[in-house]
Amino acid sequence: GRALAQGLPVLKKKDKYKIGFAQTESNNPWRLAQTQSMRDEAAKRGWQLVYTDAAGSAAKQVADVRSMIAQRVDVILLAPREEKPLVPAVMEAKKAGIPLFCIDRSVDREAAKPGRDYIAFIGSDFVQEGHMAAEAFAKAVNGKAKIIELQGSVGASPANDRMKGFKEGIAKFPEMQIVASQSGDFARDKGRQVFETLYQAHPDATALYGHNDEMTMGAIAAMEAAGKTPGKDIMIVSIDGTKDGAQAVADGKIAVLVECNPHFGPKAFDAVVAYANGEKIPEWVVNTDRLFTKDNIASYLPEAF
Ligand code: GYE
Repeated sequence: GRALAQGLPVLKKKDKYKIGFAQTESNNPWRLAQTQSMRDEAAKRGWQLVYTDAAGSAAKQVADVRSMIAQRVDVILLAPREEKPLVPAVMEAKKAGIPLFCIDRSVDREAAKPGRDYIAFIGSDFVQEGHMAAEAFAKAVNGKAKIIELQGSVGASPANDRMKGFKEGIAKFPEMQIVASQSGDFARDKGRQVFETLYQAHPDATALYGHNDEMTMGAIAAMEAAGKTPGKDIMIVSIDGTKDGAQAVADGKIAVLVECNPHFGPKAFDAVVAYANGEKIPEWVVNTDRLFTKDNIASYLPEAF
C-alpha cells in the first residue's frame, strides 16, 4: 500500500489502540484543555492512553517518546515543545515502525517531513494567525502603534511562525512598528515580568502583541500595576481564546483575539483510524481559527477553555 511505498510505518486495523500522547507541559489552560480532549476521546473509544508530560523540557520529551517506543504503543501523538530538538524522537519512532503524528506544533520541516518521516502535522497555520492578528489589529489602532511583542517559547513553531506572520502583516502599515520583542515562554508570570521590563525600557509603547493569552494576561497585570488602562493606554492583540482571554475581550481590555483551538482529541483519533484504513492523510491537517472582537465575543465565551 501507499504507506509501505513511502517507507512510513503501517498501522494494523484494530478495534482499540494503545496510543501515546507526549504532552509538552501542563502549566496553562491551553495545555490542560488539550490533554483533557485526548483523555475524553480515549475514554469514549475505550482506547488505552499512555500520557507523558515533559514539564517544559525538550530533553525530557525526547526521553518520553523513547519510553513510548520501548512500551510498543501502536501510535504516538507528539506535541513537540521545540522544532529542532524533537527531530531525533520523530526519526526514532519511524525507525521503530511506530506511526507518529505531530499535534499542534511541528518539528523542523527540513529535517523531518510529514508524509515522509511522520504521518502528518495536525494543527493551526500560525503564520496565518499572525496575518489575521496584524490585519484586524491595524483596523483597531487605525494603522498606528508602537508594539511590544511577547513571543512564545524560543524554538517552538508557533512562536517562530506567529512572529513571522505578524511582521509580514504589519509591513503594509508604515506607522506600525515593533519596538521590542522578547520571549515570555508562553507562561503568565514570565509574560508579566518580561512586559514590565520591556515597558520600562519603552514607555512610549502603545500596544501589545502577545503570542498567547497566558502571557497577555500576565502583561495586563503588569499594565494595571503600572497604573495603565489596557484597551485604552495600551491596545492589545492576543492568540488562543482562553476563558480569561475571552473575558478580557468582553471587558474591552483585549481588542483582537485570534483563536487557537486546543481540542485535538476527535481530530487526532479520527486521523489514526483513517490511517489504519489506508486512507490518504493530508500532510497537514489544518485547523481553522476564528477572529474575535468585542462584536462577536459573547457567543464564544461559553465555549472558551
Ligand atoms: O498557543 C499556547 C500553548 O502550541 C499552539 O502552545 C500551541 C501554543 C498555544 O502553550 O498557549
